[in-house]
Amino acid sequence: MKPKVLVNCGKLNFPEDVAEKLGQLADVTYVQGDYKRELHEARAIIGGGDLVNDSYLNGAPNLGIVARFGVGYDTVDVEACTRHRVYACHTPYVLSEAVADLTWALILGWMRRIPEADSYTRKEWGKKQRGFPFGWDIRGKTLGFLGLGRIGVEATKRGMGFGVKMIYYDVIRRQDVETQYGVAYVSFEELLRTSDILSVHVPLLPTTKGILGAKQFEVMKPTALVVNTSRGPVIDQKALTEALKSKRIAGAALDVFEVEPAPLTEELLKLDNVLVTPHIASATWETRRRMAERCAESVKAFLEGKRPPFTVPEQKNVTF
Ligand code: 8YV
Repeated sequence: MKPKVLVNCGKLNFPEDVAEKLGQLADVTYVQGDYKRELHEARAIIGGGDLVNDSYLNGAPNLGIVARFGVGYDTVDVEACTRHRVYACHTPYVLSEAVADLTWALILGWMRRIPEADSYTRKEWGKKQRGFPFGWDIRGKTLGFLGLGRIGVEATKRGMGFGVKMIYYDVIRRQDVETQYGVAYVSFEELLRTSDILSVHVPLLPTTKGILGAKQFEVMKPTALVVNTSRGPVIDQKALTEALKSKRIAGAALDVFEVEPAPLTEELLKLDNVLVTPHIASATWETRRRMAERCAESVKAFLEGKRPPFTVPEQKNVTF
């Protein structure tokens, strides 16, 4: 009997032809909703968007690998996986460019008021002058990066042609990137104080949860724009909503939220100084396919008795 592999990120994300290839080695089943029964038999799961913790793993006695469909693995308790002798994999490298592209799309979209301009063109152009969607120059602005990992670096690369001054703060100093892409290291305080645009690129960790809250918005320029394509809980959403309502800061462009899907009643979604997208940073046909293939590669290697290639950094030296 072939080992059972579950896919819980849907056919749009994990195309059937990728599943078919894996089907040479395994019995691949797409699951959604409650899949406790299938999980009990499963040797591998692809997707892993659900909270993978001790209680999840207790219900999966045959599991050997969780291949998270994404680079962020804040939903996966890696320590628990290691204890249960389960490989935790993810999809690094393949989505950095798509996320950096969306970061810039959000910056440009907010600064040039693209959503309002679109609506104005369809409904009001030629009828009135009032409300003509003037935006702001990008050139000459200070663009601050909170976090300069793979995605942040791709975003700085794209910033080189825009005539912005780029600065960053991270717990890890990136001198190579500083010289290569002209981005200067500053303290967290200076980043907050001087950024015209502050773009968040840190992973969600206990140390980064709520890293931007009321105290931090207080220090920022009243003209500042906050951009987030990392994880919602990195920003205290209630404090952000207050800062935007009181015009403590000028705006936000957000792809991620504290709760997803963001409830349609959420106050933040009703503010007109906010540009929002539904967590689409990696959602291009090409990137999502590469992510699927990366997950499949990890699972395939595991099923062939090899160490999976894309384990998370905490399991770098672990072999089961
Ligand atoms: C999601 C992401 O994984 O890579 C990440 O960490 O946030 C995304 O690519 C994707 O939306 C599928 O859940």
